[in-house]
Amino acid sequence: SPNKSVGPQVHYTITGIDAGAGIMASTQKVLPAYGLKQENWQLQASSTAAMCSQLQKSIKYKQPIVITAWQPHWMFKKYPIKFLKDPKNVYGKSEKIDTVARKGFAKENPGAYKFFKQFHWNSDMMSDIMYKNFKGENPQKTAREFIKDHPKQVKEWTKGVPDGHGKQVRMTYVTWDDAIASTNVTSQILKDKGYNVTTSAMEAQPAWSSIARGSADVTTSAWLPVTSGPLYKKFKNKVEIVTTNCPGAKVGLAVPKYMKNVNSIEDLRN
Ligand code: PBE
Repeated sequence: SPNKSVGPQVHYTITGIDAGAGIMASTQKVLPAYGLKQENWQLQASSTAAMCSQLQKSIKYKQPIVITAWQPHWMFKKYPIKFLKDPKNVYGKSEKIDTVARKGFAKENPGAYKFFKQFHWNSDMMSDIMYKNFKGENPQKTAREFIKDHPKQVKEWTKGVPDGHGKQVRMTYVTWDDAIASTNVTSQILKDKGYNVTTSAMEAQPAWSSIARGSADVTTSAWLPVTSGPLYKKFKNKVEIVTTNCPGAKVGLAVPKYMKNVNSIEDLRN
């Protein structure tokens, strides 16, 4: 109801995802920044799937809920939700998805490096793939379909990229939907070009440290400057930002659209 503040309605809880996610670290900063800490708001860790199923349940009964949200992701396609304004820019002003490689990768594998330097797509392309994967399609199959349906893009990305002749490329990623999509698309294209690509799913911290150590070459799913920022800062002397592969990403808190009086993170407090 419009007269009742949000806090008690949602038990002062923000429904989050896995603890290792950058969005969780950013949200821990949001609590004190917006005075939510004093009201004993808490961030509940779970997983993307568990968060979305709680969201689905809330929407079914038109109950209030506050979630951690990001784009590109299929949740904005599937659910009637809106981002809350973040006037203090705790989640960053303009987030993007970058490709990050170990130092030395460019020199040792210039062919594959060239491909990653040229790999640029957008939020719509990613969301389409993610939504198909969410509906149960096989991520390798959706990647292959995407490649078939986007010959112009694939041609640009592979322009001047030499045949791999079996040369190894070791990719790491965290099993978040965006990373599953970009890792499958890029690894498939490189395989078609004759590279021997391995893809290892890891937690965020080991994914970054294996690139920094040189036991992995590259990842296409670094959300910067803020979301993966703490990991980037930790390893920045040993990694290289190759390029931004997807501009216009966004990270924040979201609520169902029927929560008409809640439009900013500031509205959570009263
Ligand atoms: N995410 C999706 C991740 C990065 C990709 C926003 C949930 C995070 O670190 O928060």
